[in-house]
Amino acid sequence: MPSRRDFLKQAALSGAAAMLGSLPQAEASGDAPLALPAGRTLEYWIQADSLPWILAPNGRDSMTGAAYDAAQSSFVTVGYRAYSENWAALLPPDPGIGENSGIPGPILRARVGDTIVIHFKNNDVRPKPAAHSIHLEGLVREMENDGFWRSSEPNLPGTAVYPGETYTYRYTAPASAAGAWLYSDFSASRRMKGRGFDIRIYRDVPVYTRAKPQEPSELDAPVGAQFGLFGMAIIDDENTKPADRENVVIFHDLYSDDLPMLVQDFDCINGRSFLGNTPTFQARTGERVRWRIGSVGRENHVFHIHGHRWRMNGAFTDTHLLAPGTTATFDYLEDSPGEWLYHCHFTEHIMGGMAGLYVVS
Ligand SMILES: [Cu+2]
Repeated sequence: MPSRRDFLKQAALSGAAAMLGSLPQAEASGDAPLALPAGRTLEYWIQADSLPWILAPNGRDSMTGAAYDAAQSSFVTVGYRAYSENWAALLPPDPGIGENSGIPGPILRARVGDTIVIHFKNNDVRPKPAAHSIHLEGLVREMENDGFWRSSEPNLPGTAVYPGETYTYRYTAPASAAGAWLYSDFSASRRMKGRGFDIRIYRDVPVYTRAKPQEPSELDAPVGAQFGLFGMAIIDDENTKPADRENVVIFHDLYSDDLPMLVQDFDCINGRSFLGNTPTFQARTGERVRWRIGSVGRENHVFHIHGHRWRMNGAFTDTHLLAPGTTATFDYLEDSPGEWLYHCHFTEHIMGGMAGLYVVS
């Protein structure tokens, strides 16, 4: 029996219109048929880079006035960055891929019907590097493109890409993929010592194994994602209205329990902590402003913007609850000039740095 990929390939070759008549309807996820007219093939060259990272580059929290010197808010992390073909040159910041500084990883964009090919290279050169992978939600893939490592089959291709190695992942975007999706490291570097797991060395790379199997463990968040190996994919379709601004926001936390090099916990937006350090977004009245928000880690967050409301799930609101691994998209016509706060509404999180500025002129 031909695989789904073979089927899509065949559909692309022989013309989607001819194939659609014989398609099983409402297959797999959602109501939309999986096969679509063949779109583009978009290639991304992505590297997991180890990087020095400063959570509060301005050295202070402009909400509370607290000071954070570089030693207090720096660590060596790992983030995804986009490169030109064959990982030849780091791509500059661009509205398409975003800042491309590492946290979050580059925005991956496609339209329904497109194929996304990710050429991934692990360039983790820390003294104790780890295997990494890419696990991208939302799109159609064969199992060998899922990037999900498990100890029962530790050598499945693409699930633990070791330092210096490469792997190519391939996905297609069915109609049900329209929207925003998260991607993250789901490799062998799972879980941390001290939470019921021990470290063993596998092919010179530390691997985390369960020490006391009978002990209830917390959610197995991938440790690479805890460091900053995550990003967002945005898939448009014919219903996606053009927007004048598109603000990508990922809420996440860094815990000193997990990352002992940190002097304290940090509540972060896109890899930065505290007002004045987190992204400042701009807009003008009359513009259509779109927010693509998501959350990674172990905490729930409540996204909120001062002075604004938007329609979501049939009702107007000014907050949105994000559980780990979820995203949301909403937009509005901007009509409220001012220097507004956007933030997580959990008290501990806003005080821990999860707040930013939204400036409307
Ligand atoms: Cu929060």
